[in-house]
Amino acid sequence: MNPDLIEDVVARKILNSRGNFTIEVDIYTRLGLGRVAAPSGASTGKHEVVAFPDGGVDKAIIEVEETIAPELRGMDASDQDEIDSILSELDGTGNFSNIGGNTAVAVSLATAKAAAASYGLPLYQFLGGSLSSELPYPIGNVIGGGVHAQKATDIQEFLVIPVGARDITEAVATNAMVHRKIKEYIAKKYKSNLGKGDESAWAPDVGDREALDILVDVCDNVKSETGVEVRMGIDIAASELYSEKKKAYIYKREGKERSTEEQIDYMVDLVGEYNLFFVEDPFDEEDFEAFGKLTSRVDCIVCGDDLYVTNVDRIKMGIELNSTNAVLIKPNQCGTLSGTYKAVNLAKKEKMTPVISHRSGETTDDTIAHLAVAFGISIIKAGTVGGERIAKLNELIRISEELGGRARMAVLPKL
Ligand code: 2PG
Ligand code: MG
Repeated sequence: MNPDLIEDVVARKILNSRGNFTIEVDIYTRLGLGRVAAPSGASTGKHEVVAFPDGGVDKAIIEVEETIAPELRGMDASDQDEIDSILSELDGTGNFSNIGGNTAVAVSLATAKAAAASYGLPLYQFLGGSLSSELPYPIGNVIGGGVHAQKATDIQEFLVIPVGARDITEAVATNAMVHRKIKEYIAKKYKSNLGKGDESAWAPDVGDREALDILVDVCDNVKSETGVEVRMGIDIAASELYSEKKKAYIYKREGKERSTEEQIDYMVDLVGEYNLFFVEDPFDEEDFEAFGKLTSRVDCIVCGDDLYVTNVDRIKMGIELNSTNAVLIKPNQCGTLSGTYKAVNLAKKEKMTPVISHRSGETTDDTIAHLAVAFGISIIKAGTVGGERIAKLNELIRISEELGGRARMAVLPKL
């Protein structure tokens, strides 16, 4: 009998980092257990699969027990494609609104983990093989606002990436140092209250440019102390700022409205002034053209998140229109591991940089750390501090230790 024969599928509700319930799934095989909990976004893309069915997490659990588990029992957990197809068929809508995209992704990823465990392998090695030995650079938000925090910046995330780090431990330590020093900097300069947003980034009462100015000073300071170069990025999450009625981006705090052309110019200015390494979702999720115009004018990573929602068909549209040079990858946006894998592969084939990402509502699940190494993804967006964020970062440290002398940092795009 196969070691990865699925014997049972169990679902429960557990808390996520926002204090809301989410679904966690256990897959028991003859010789293994795979456990995965699904994350949840706040700035979700319009074209993502539906996270939960009508009836929420409780209904999702009933779906697992009554619909999914009977189909999966007796199958081989390593039959990933087949299992993901069954999930799609059982749902039958094309967007997982019947069983829930979060239900699907938890089952799909837990299946892979169970298969790996059945063969006594860590997930990254089971999926990626023995040649998977590259660790991704962590990009993490250290200041944030938008829908992730109240009364803070208009732009959702101000990110840092330690491009000069020599190994994963130095990389995560550098980002954490930036986070710590920002606290001291803000406390001294602004004497403002030091709240945090959903992902543990600081949410001070400052404007977007001020946030970038803080980052410039702190990154310089960290470089002079550690020798590690740190570059900056932003996730505008611009669909949250865009008003369809006004055909403009509304920067509430700044008290400014920008037309699409003005938004393009603004982004070009910010990239130039602050030497930005990474810009995510600078435009509304339907505006593939504006993305393309920016990408042709700047020399940095331009990444689509809400634009692509980890969906192969939407990534193909972006390829046709030269919209971006990078694709954000969030497994729960598409609902399956095979869908995630296809999105990563397509991006790589087209020389676009895949960036694997957490969600704002997370658990201590560390699966994306394994996927990053398995799929050879050079950047992981997983925050900098906070229990549910360090769960991924610390797992990368463990993976690196396990790889021993073979471990090396991935190669970043030359910018
Ligand atoms: C994003 C994410 C994660 P959310 O916009 O990239 O930072 O936020 O999970 O709320 O979509
Ligand atoms: Mg985003």
